[in-house]
Order: sequence, then structure tokens, then C-alpha cells
Amino acid sequence: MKTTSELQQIDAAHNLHPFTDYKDLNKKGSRVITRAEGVYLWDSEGNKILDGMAGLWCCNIGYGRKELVDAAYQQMLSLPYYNLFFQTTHPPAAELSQILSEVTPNHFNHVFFTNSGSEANDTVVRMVRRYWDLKGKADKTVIISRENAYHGSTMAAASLGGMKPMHAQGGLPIPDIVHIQQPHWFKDGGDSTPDEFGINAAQALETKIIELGENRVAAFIGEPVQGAGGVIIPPATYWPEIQRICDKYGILLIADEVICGFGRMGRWFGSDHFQIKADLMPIAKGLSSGYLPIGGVMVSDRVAGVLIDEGGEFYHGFTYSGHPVACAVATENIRIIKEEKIIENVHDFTAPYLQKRWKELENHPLVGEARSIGFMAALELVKDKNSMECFPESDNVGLICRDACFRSGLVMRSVGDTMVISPPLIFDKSHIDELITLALKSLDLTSEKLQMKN
Ligand code: PXG
Repeated sequence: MKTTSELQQIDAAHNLHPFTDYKDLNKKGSRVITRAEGVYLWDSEGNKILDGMAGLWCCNIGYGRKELVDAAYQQMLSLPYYNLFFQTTHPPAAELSQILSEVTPNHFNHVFFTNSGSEANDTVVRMVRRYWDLKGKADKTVIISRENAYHGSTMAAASLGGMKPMHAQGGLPIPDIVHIQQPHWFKDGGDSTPDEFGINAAQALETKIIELGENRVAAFIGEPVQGAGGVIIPPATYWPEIQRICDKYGILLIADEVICGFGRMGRWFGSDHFQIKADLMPIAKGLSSGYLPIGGVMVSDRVAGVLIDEGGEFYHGFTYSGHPVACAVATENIRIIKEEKIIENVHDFTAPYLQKRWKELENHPLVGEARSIGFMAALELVKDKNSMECFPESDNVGLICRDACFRSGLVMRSVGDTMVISPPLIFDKSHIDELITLALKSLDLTSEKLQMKN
């Protein structure tokens, strides 16, 4: 095998990474991950790292599950590829569609397969507009999303997302996608209680519908808990108010379950936790625990009925929609989640334990807030705990902390100065203890580094 520096050199010469400042990375050289087992990663220098992020919010059942390898192998032998176009199907896609209808809320009985969360959200945009067109309301094209949301990187998905730096590159958003405020009490709550703030943040939707005109608005999209934006847990009052407004105006409600789905919140879906009755649910990531790329859109009876009965042909689809190997792996992944009662274990035992231990990090001088829900959690790093004053952006405190975590043997992601985790759902109590110990060590290292700078 090539050495670390050989791999870094060829990587720097040929590989353009996602969301990366190329010059900056090539100065340092990429970290090379070579192996994973259970909840641990190993790099090319032999360092063992606790994966606090389940890859990228996806490896829910952990690494090294041979059953998934066998499922892929057997499927590749029998039918490595065939498509779902031209009135054909195959056993893995048909069977997975039935299983998905069973694990999702009752009113979801159809799926449209994609290869990623971004493609799922592009599909959502086309489906929503098609739905209203078929209902004779072709003017209803506007989709309302939220600032700082993340829905993917394709043109439509990045437009649905509310990341300003993404919009600035390439003239986004595409027409008829608008954004309202996010329900981020820690940042924007001011003097209001979380419950008051939740209602106010949701009512921004009604204000926007009235401003645009009800006849123009097609749908609202939101992640049950914003992941990439920094694990932003909405106050308990938020989703019921959003639901009330969507119901009142009859607009479609889209719950982007790409991160929250498949057990991340200690329930099958974020919608189960918040009792959201969505019309469409994009899914990906935990669907296959990241072993192979697969995503989809769960389509409710309300929308599927119109597409099926009144639609004729829907001109949309991907070569690899419902790829047989990806479907076989996803099916095996869901079997394991069910059989090993992974979600029940998170809900009843490990998530409450994580919540208790994570909260202890609030005692650290750098931490203004430690919040968690299910198996997602965040730390707000602040300069002054009493006033909750933030660090200047130029201090790059989040990045310093992220590096300190890596050096300590822990993957924790930074979103500005918010540190986030979303561990594999198979973390047990000893992994949680190890996570807290490593996080504390990394916070101390970050404090030391900041003191040295001043
Ligand atoms: N919706 C949500 C809610 C997501 O979090 C996507 C859609 C897009 O999925 P794909 O499979 O196209 O990437 C995502 C993806 C990060 C990070 O740094 C988060 C995501 C992807 C990459 C990085 O937190 N989420």
C-alpha cells in the first residue's frame, strides 16, 4: 500500500474534495482514513479515532457489518444492475418499497428512489410543482424554506437550503424559493421564552404566505431538527404551529428526514418525535447506514393519489433510481435496526444517558449551551459565559476545537463555533463516557490554544 505522503500527494494533485478550500487543504495534506470497525476509525498512521459523527450523520448501525457486505455480494451475483424505467421492476426495489411503507408513518405508502438526499430534494421540487399543476393550480410554485437550512448541493437542493455562502456561488436560489427565519432560540431568542420564540418563529411562515399570496405558495420544507446548520432543536411549540399554518392554507408540508430518519432521534423519524404529518419526506443517509448511496422521497397518500390517478407520465428519474444492490443493502440495514432493537435502545437507554453526560459539558468555561435530542448534540462555544458573548469569527474557535478533537482521537464537527455530534446509534454507555472524556480534553486544549494566542 502507498504511504500517507504518497496518498496525500496524488490526492492533492487530482482530487477536488466537497466543501473544501483546495489551497488550504493541499498545504496541510488530507487526513487519510483507511479502516473502520464498530464505532472507531483508523487513519493511515495507525491512529484510532472515535467516530462522533457516524461518518456524515449516516453510519447509524456502525461499521463492519458483514451482513450488509453479504447482501451486496449476493445481489451483485444475481442481478448487479437493472432499472425501474420502461415498466420493469426487480425484487430488491419492490421489497424495499414495501418495507419503507411499513416503517414510515401510516399515510406514507409510496417511495420514489434516488441516490442521495440532494436528488431526493430535487425530486421534491418537481413533485410539488407537478402536484399543484395537476390540481389545476399551476401558479402555486413557491416553496418556503428557512435560513441556515441544509437540503443538499444540487441546484434545487442548494436553493432550498438557506446557506448564504452557497447561494452566492452560482446565482442561487433558483426562482420561487424563499426563506424565513430559523427556530434558533440560543442565537435569536432574545428575552422571549423558548415556547414564545417557537410560536413567533413559526408565525413567520404565515406572514410570508400572506405577503406572497396564498395562491402562489406550494409548500413549506424543514428538517425536523436542523443538522448541518448546527443541531438546532426547535422549541416544543414550533412544529405544531407550522402544522396548523400548513393545514390552514392547505400547503404541502415537507419534512426533510435525511438526517433525522432511521433512528437518529430515538424514533424511526423526526416526524414521529414531533408528530409532524408531512406530505413528502426526503430520506437518505441512515437508510443504508451509508454503506451504499441510496435515497428517496416518501410520498403520502394525498400526493401519490394525484400523481397516480390524474398524472399520466412523470418525466423524472435517474439511471440508478432503486439500484438493486443499494436496495438490498438498505433492506438488510433496516432488518438489523429492527431485529437488534437499535432505535428502542437509543430511546430508552443511551439517548437519556448521552443527554445527562452531554449536559455536564456546560460546566466547561468555553461552553455557553450544551443541548441534545436523541443521538444528535451541540455545544455553543462562547467567549463569556455570563453575557454569552460570542468569539469574533476571525478567531476560528470552532476549527481550533475540531483540530483538538482529532488530535485527541475524536471526530466532532464544527459549524462556526458550534460543535456538533451525531454518533452511530450503537454507541453504548462506555462509548458515551469515552466521548465525554475526549470532548473535555479537546475543550481544554482549545482553551490553552486560545490563551496562547492572547
Ligand atoms: N437533506 C439534509 C437534511 C441533509 O443533511 C441532504 C439533504 C443532502 O444529502 P446528500 O446525500 O445529497 O449529501 C443533507 C446532507 C455536514 C454535511 O457537513 C451534511 C450533509 C451532507 C454533507 C455534509 O454537516 N447533509
